[in-house]
Amino acid sequence: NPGLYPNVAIIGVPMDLGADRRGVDMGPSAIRCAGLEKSLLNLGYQLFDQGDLVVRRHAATASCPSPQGVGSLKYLDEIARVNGELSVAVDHAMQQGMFPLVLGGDHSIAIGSLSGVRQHHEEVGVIWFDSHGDVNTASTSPSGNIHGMSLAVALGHGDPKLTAIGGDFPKVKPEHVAIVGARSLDPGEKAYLKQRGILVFTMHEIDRLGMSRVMEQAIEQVSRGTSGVHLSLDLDGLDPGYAPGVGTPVPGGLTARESFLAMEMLSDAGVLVSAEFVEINPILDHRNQTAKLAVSLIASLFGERIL
Ligand code: Z70
Ligand code: MN
Ligand code: MN
Ligand code: MN
Repeated sequence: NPGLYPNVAIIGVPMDLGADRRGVDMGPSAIRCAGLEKSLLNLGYQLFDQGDLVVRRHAATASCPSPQGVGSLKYLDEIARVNGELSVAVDHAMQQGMFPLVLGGDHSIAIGSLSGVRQHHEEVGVIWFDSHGDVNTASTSPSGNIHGMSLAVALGHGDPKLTAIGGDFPKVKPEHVAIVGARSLDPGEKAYLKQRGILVFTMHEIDRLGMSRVMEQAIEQVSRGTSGVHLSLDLDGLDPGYAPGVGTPVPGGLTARESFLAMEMLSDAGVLVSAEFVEINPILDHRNQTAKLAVSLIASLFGERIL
């Protein structure tokens, strides 16, 4: 008896051009290998695995480790092209009444996911589960990596090649966003978030309030005035002790228990229309444990319960 839409479209996006470290392109394989299909079938869902989108490997990233890209928007053209395709794939899945489950890939793919969801929901709520804010623009980014800019792009700020994907308008409004798990924000991001009054539950609030109250408030915020909520889950929101296989591990993160609770509460709220799980880096992982944890979190999100 599935809690979400009974039909799930799985869309893999082996994208690693948005980050400096290679390896997150193997995320979709790692998540499939960790038993995603079996887990969702057991919960009673019908799966429509669309396979992976094609990401053209840039010559500069063909070696590993690769020389770092250059510029303030590294690999902009290919990232824009793939996100355009992802937007269409998510749009098509939703058109067919399916729940899009997007497997990353680095977090730059949230641009395409949110653009796709926006074609079906005029007002989209977003839970951004991440140690980072990903609200840099080319002028504030310390790295030029687009995975640190994707939420800003969804809010309408960034290069037009990215903000125009799926229509030249913001895909999300600041008051419909809640960030959960933040503990690494660049100076420009802090200013951006404060200026727009975006609701951010840093580790400080999570420690003080507890995840239960944090998720109550986060869900309330992103549900008010929206017709559907998208979960964008960056595995680096979890503590590296639980999720070592991520592109950018940041200490002092969420426990597995807090993360499972967040998934269960989001699932119980009945507002979710799409989700993505990003930034798994199998090269840095141990025996695929981070992808296995992702599959367990997905199972909780899709209604699996202890009893
Ligand atoms: C930094 C930047 C980032 C993920 C790292 C890091 C961004 N704020 N995002 N890993 N998922 O370069 O913009
Ligand atoms: Mn991120
Ligand atoms: Mn992150
Ligand atoms: Mn509103």
